[in-house]
Amino acid sequence: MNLFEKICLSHNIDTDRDTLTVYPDQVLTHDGTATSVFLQLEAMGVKRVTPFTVVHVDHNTLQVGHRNPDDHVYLKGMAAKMGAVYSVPGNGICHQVHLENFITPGHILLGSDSHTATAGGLGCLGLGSGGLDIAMVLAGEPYHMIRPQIIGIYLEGRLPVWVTGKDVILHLLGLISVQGGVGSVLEFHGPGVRELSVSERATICNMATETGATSALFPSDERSLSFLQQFGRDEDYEQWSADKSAVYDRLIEIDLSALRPMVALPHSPDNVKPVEEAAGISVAQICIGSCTNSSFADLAIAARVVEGKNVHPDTALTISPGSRRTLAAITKSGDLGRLIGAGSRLLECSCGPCNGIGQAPASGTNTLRTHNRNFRGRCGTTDASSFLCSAETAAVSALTGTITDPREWGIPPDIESPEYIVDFPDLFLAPAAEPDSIAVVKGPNIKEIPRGTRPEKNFTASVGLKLGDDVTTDDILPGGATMLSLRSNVPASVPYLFQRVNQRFGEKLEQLGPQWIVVGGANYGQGSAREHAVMVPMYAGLAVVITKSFARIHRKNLINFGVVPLIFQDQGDYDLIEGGDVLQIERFPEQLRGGSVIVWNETKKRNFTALNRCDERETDIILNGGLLNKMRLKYETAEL
Ligand code: MIC
Ligand code: SF4
Repeated sequence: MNLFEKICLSHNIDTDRDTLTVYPDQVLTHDGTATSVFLQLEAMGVKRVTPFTVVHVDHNTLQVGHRNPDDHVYLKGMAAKMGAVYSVPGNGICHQVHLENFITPGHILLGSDSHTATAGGLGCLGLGSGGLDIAMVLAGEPYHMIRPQIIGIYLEGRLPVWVTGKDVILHLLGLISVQGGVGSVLEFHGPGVRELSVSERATICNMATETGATSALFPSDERSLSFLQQFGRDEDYEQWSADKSAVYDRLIEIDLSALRPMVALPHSPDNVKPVEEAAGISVAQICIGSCTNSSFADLAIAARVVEGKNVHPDTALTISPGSRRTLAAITKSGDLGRLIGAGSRLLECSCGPCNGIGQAPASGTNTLRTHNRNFRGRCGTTDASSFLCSAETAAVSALTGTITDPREWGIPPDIESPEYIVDFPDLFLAPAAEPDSIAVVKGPNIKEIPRGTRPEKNFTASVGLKLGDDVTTDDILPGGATMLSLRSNVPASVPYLFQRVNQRFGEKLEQLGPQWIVVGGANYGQGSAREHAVMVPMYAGLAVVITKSFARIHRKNLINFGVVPLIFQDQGDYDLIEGGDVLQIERFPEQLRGGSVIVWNETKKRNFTALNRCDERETDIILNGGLLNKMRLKYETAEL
């Protein structure tokens, strides 16, 4: 058996079925997505959460008005009342904090964030999902996932100096692209695994998300044990690995010793090149941090590289430690002093610049980041260009002000094992002993979650937008400080819809009528797990999306809110449709049940067929106008 099958077996998951029914051991959620999770639970009438759940506050820590702090107050109250652990702002980025404190080999973690796969660095199956799926699991329902293919990634050899886990995943992205992992779990195995630290494994699993993969897994071994020991968690260790004779649906071999430092060029994580080929490009800003590269090793190497020197005067270097514990460890090791002494800017332990929450670069400039996504505009400046690299490349480049091959620096400095303070007072607030005594406070920005509507019997609507391949959720509804502070307020988010792809979409919306359609290319909805990229357009009238293919989490989010995801049967029909065309579907619910839907293009006077690839359960959700409608009755009438 491969490791995925072993973890499934230990959780009684029948991997012979097309749809797997999963009861996760743990749930991770964060302030960007958790307010809607708790509002949904409230709407369903659920009173207590199950299983073990942590609400991290890491995205919306910028407090430029009442909205974010109001959300924190609401989340703190709901966590206490409903039985979840609350991780206070300043503790760090959910994936890093979870890795240090809660990830356990052999577990299944469900998270309302696309990078939940980071957990695979410790042999835990991390599954990213939309908030409503999380709400269901917190209510005691199972999580449903399409059975993935298992791509075995065989690692052999040893990384050359200055080449890191980040370069491994950038290399893999170059090989298989942002669509190459769709429908798959990437399972790393082979003798090369032991050459990678847990942090590097976590980085690789984190960015497996960028290949479109459902998740990624490394085995757990002695290195996992020493990682857990560093945090006083020896007891959580178990050895999990694939059998030697494990079978994979597909195999990719990577010789680590042949890899070089890599960089992803604008505006996609798979647009990669060896650093030497991008050398000399000037960078006005360098950011080290994010859930991809903010571990002790990342910050310590950066510190040793810049020690005693000055960051280039035309370049700003920002540092966002992944966690409060990591910040304490670099303080103890002297690395914080080294970084500050060289002129870097210390930011809070939070997502920060990764998602455009502060530190937007100047117009037209280049920014070099250790992050995982470099979609256009994600950094907060539409005409800036983002490049992605390792902490090593970032640090060396900070000295020169241009993208620089770290191998030019010389013999890499030695980094000793970090000394974490084991009894460190991380601020995790336990659920209240007397939940009834908690009065939850909802600030004025917190509005009800909108519900979907059932598909009309005879449906007519026009194509509001026709888009190309690889549309991201950032294109649909951007991240960034302004947008994230509206996560609890769907109506107020409407003006930001599709701004990255069409700045005049707001004006257009008024002419579109009560319902409209989006037509997309392949991999529609890649990127984040945010269900707001469905809730907001649904609230504004989006009823149907017809594409060549969907990204996994976005497709599920559409179904959850009753927006119909259809696929062109003949991909050539995509070319024969234009924005503004009026489409009609007769006997829509009946055709959806049948699996194939005849669409009449009234403008072009022609028919085409679109497929409903949803299974019976998913089709039922759509026909009910979304999961909230379907589940409300059940929980409102249940004895809890
Ligand atoms: C991201 O990296 O885009 C985010 C912000 O973490 C999202 C979650 C969100 O939009 O709240 C993700 O990756 O799922
Ligand atoms: Fe936060 Fe960036 Fe990681 Fe998303 S990718 S969780 S915004 S650090």
